[in-house]
Amino acid sequence: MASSYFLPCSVLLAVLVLLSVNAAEAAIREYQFDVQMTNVTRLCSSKSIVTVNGQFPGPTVFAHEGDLVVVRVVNHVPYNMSIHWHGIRQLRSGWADGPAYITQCPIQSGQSYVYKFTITGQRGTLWWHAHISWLRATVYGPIVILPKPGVPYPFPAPHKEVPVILGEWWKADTEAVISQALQTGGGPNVSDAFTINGLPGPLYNCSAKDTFKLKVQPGKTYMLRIINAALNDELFFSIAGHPLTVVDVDAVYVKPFTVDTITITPGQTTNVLLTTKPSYPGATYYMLAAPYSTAASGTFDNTTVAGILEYEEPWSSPSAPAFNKNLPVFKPVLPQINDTSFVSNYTAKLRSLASAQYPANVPQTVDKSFFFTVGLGTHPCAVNGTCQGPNGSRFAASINNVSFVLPTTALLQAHFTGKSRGVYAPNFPVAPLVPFNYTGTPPNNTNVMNGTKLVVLPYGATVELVMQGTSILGAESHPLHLHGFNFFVVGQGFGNFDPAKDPAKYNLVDPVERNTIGVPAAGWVAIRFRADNPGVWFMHCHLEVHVSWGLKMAWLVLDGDKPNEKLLPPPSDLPKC
Ligand SMILES: *[C@@H]1O[C@H](CO)[C@@H](O)[C@H](O)[C@H]1NC(C)=O
Ligand SMILES: *[C@@H]1O[C@H](CO)[C@@H](O)[C@H](O)[C@H]1NC(C)=O
Ligand SMILES: *[C@@H]1O[C@H](CO)[C@@H](O)[C@H](O)[C@H]1NC(C)=O
Ligand SMILES: *[C@@H]1O[C@H](CO)[C@@H](O)[C@H](O)[C@H]1NC(C)=O
Ligand SMILES: *[C@@H]1O[C@H](CO)[C@@H](O)[C@H](O)[C@H]1NC(C)=O
Ligand SMILES: *[C@@H]1O[C@H](CO)[C@@H](O)[C@H](O)[C@H]1NC(C)=O
Ligand SMILES: *[C@@H]1O[C@H](CO)[C@@H](O)[C@H](O)[C@H]1NC(C)=O
Ligand SMILES: *[C@@H]1O[C@H](CO)[C@@H](O)[C@H](O)[C@H]1NC(C)=O
Ligand SMILES: *[C@@H]1O[C@H](CO)[C@@H](O)[C@H](O)[C@H]1NC(C)=O
Ligand SMILES: *[C@@H]1O[C@H](CO)[C@@H](O)[C@H](O)[C@H]1NC(C)=O
Ligand SMILES: *[C@@H]1O[C@H](CO)[C@@H](O)[C@H](O)[C@H]1NC(C)=O
Ligand SMILES: *[C@@H]1O[C@H](CO)[C@@H](O)[C@H](O)[C@H]1NC(C)=O
Ligand SMILES: [Cu+2]
Repeated sequence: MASSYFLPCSVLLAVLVLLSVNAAEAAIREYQFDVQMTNVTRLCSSKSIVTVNGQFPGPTVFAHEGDLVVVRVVNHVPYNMSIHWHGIRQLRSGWADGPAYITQCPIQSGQSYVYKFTITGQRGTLWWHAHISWLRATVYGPIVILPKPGVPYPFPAPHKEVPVILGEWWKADTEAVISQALQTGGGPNVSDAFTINGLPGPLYNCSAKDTFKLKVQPGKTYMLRIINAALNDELFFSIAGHPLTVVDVDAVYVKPFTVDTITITPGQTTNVLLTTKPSYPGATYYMLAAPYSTAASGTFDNTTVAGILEYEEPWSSPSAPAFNKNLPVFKPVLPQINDTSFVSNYTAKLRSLASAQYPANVPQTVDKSFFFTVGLGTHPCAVNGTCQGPNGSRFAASINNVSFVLPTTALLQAHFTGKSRGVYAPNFPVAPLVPFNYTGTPPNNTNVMNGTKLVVLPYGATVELVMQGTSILGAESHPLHLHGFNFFVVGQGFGNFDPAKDPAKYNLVDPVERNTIGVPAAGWVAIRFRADNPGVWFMHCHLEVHVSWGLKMAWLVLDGDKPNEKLLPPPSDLPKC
């Protein structure tokens, strides 16, 4: 199922569009998402999964920058559902953001909800996914945001564009997997395979017929819109013999740079240009994706997924038999599973384009500063409890030692209606209550607190947040995702953040701007953003297992004084709890 499509990029069309650009009205893009159960066979076993419109991966949402997107979601499955439009700024449209119990109550079986949002100031690739429990395992799809009509890319227009969405496949029911883990207090079972556009490919047993094939012609440039939709794994991705030029991450243009291998965390997107060989090479090339992790062996899926880049012979037609089935096959060499140095070097290459047309508006001064630890921890075992976590405890995860507990009603609704008492507390700690050597020997007591605590920000505040990874139960990279904003990654490093020395090394000129960043294993990252979007905005690790254990929190951005700085009232069909 090689999903690919052509874009209207002929010169003639571009000229016509250019002529009418002043008159061009933003379009309305309407979609219907029927959430339903669908039988799908992978790795020789059939499974009933939750899909949108029976498609796996789900349908692509296409829009131009400036368009209004309207998606009617109808829930036909026996699970509560909600859909998040990952990376969309949702300026003043927080009711359409999607995380269950944060901005909305879930869409219950038999109910529907219409998500409406305008795409402002973003172009590239984002994606949508279920944002409740582990249902995003199969409920996800690309969002392709083209520039405004008549506006070119800041790089040569590709011949063709292809979404490449990386996922993770379990033979078991993923809702049973996480529910078992939360019941026992131990780690969840790992997946059986990774997938490319839903297909595990030839390296898994009984899977060769389910292989993603990227069919190309010689001497052309292709743009791959790569998305990491895996639940629990950061990934390396590479194509043999074909370097990749990174041009856009998280729907923001970057200064182009060329590498053999990219790294991508769950939640991140990366547009790359790939130039094919000048003439038919008489070979096929594997593309591979495999995990980057410093976690203990056995706690994550360490398999490798392959797809195939195949040169179409110019004389071949769909009805003609393939000319030569026995072409040599080249495979790329990926970094070692735990190659943190590679990841750190790759991340350091990312820079905003920062041109006159696409400036990097990095906050140069800071109104509010925060220091958050992110990492794992434990809950003590209750009397007669089931505790298969470390040393007879239960696994937990936290930010500043607070393991976030979802409320039973939506935070945004509680805030908007002035009924926050008993739902959340506005006192999320600005720094760890008990400082320690975060990346050294962990403290003896690794227990965390529970809480539903928010940071309250005045409208327009500039925020600096340093996120410090801890070594409690092992130093791991945590891909933190912020809803409602892009942030600038102004600094990163290993060991403990040093507030006296490290800020001097910040990049305040052209830091990369994005919505998800890996907090380095045994290291820290500093980000800045402007709180110019009123509402309640979730921030969480994008490894789903850590979200389930509580590695999440939320920011409440208050209304500003001007009329266009206020959250709008909720839509009338907003689901109720
Ligand atoms: C899916 O498979 C199950 C078990 O084989 C079967 O009972 C069910 O009717 C199938 N559902 C659909 C929608 O085909
Ligand atoms: C998880 O793996 C264990 C061991 O293989 C197995 O017994 C159990 O049934 C699995 N759980 C689920 C929900 O598949
Ligand atoms: C694939 O099948 C072979 C032969 O049946 C078996 O030995 C091997 O363990 C299987 N590999 C996986 C990853 O399931
Ligand atoms: C993958 O993990 C298994 C344990 O789940 C381990 O036995 C195996 O050595 C690992 N393979 C690699 C390539 O790390
Ligand atoms: C990565 O794992 C390999 C094999 O387990 C080990 O030899 C090596 O020291 C590890 N490297 C790092 C940087 O942890
Ligand atoms: C990362 O960059 C450093 C400094 O340039 C270099 O010494 C190191 O070898 C690089 N590591 C990898 C894995 O490329
Ligand atoms: C809060 O933490 C305790 C142990 O510290 C745990 O047993 C309990 O289940 C947690 N409550 C919630 C709602 O997660
Ligand atoms: C724990 O289990 C024992 C034996 O079944 C029972 O007597 C006791 O009441 C239980 N304690 C709690 C707190 O549930
Ligand atoms: C479990 O306890 C032992 C002995 O107290 C200790 O050495 C070990 O580090 C602990 N393991 C974890 C994961 O906390
Ligand atoms: C923290 O622990 C590390 C590893 O043990 C050590 O190298 C470092 O010096 C410690 N840092 C501080 C500030 O104590
Ligand atoms: C932590 O536990 C170790 C071994 O049990 C002990 O030697 C040490 O003093 C403890 N540290 C603290 C700060 O309590
Ligand atoms: C679905 O959501 C509603 C509203 O929050 C809740 O009352 C109900 O228990 C949920 N159902 C399931 C199956 O989780
Ligand atoms: Cu995490």
